[in-house]
Amino acid sequence: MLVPPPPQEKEEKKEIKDEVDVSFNFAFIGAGQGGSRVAESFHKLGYRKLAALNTAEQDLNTIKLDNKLLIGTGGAGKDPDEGARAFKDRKEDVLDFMRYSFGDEVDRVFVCAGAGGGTGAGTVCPLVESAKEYQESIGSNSNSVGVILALPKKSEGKRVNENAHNTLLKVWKLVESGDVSPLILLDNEKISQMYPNLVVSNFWQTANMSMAGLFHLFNLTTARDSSYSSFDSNDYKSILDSGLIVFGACNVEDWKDPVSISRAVRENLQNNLLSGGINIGGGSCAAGVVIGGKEQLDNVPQAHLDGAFEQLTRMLRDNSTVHRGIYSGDKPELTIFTAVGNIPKPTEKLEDLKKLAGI
Ligand SMILES: Nc1nc2c(ncn2[C@@H]2O[C@H](COP(=O)(O)OP(=O)(O)OP(=O)(O)O)[C@@H](O)[C@H]2O)c(=O)[nH]1
Ligand SMILES: [Mg+2]
Repeated sequence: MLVPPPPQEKEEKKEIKDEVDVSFNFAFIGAGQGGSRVAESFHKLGYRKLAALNTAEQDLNTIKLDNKLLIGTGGAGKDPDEGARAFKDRKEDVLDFMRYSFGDEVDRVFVCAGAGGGTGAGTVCPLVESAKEYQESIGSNSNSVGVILALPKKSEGKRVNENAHNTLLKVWKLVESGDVSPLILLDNEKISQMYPNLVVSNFWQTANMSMAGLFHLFNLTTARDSSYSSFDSNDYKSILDSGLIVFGACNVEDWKDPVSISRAVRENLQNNLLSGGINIGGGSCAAGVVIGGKEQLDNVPQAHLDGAFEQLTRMLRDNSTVHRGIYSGDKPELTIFTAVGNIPKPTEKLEDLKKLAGI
């Protein structure tokens, strides 16, 4: 007589739920102090698949996240080789740490790091490799890992700018191989020019929240229905898969004026981006999301919005794809958000960093 096999134990999936209703399950791991603070800003927005890692215990203590891993001791002293060494000894632990911190329901991991230091700069590429392994192990539907890389202010000196140059170059190789996408640059120099009066104690917080807020907006709106026109999660995925991407936002004060909306899109791409020294015009896919209050959406002619989306198309490479979304918002204003992808190698930024590094 055949004995029936014992019932198979169903493998329990561990799911950690975000406290926001968004399109994609993103997880964030911050490396080094800047990277950890960037990850922390996503926690403030309601994301819950978060982790931070550092070589300095005292810096890790300042991070308000539950999942923290100390590798090495006493910091990497702005030496990326030191950061990389500390990581090598703990590679297996890092993979377990990701599983524990993120659970099994993740679409894409984002590695966050400051490119100019030692820990973040030295661990960002090995972390991408580990995150890829983690994504494969849980059967995520993404072949690439996201990177959010903070670039230094000019005033941070030669060593930091040299680290940033070398790190950006290494990460770019991973963009070219398809292992990294999207790459989001958080350019502290550009942000300091955009907000010249920011006090020191608010600078990082403002820089991190500006980027995280824009990132979040796209993940949020693509999960929402729109009675006007919508930008869905597949459209957003195509942007996430398009290498170097950049976000911008602009309030259209003079929304009754027919050309002001197009002008806002133009200015958005010229002045309001969180990264400098990159060639937006070389981008070939984009999303334009308009969020308007009731009065604005009841009065702005569709043709004016179409004009603005066409403006966005004209500013990119020929035959570019521009996804359009129009949503109603709570505030009595009209705001345009843009995301541009497939941006070519940031050669101008790399040159600037090289000059500042004296190499
Ligand atoms: N946007 C942003 N950038 C930051 C922040 N903190 C630091 N940075 C940038 O990141 C770079 C690296 O600094 P840290 O993150 O302190 O360095 P680390 O990775 O901890 O490396 P070590 O301290 O050398 O071990 C700095 O040069 C800054 O440009 C932050 O909160 N936000
Ligand atoms: Mg540090």
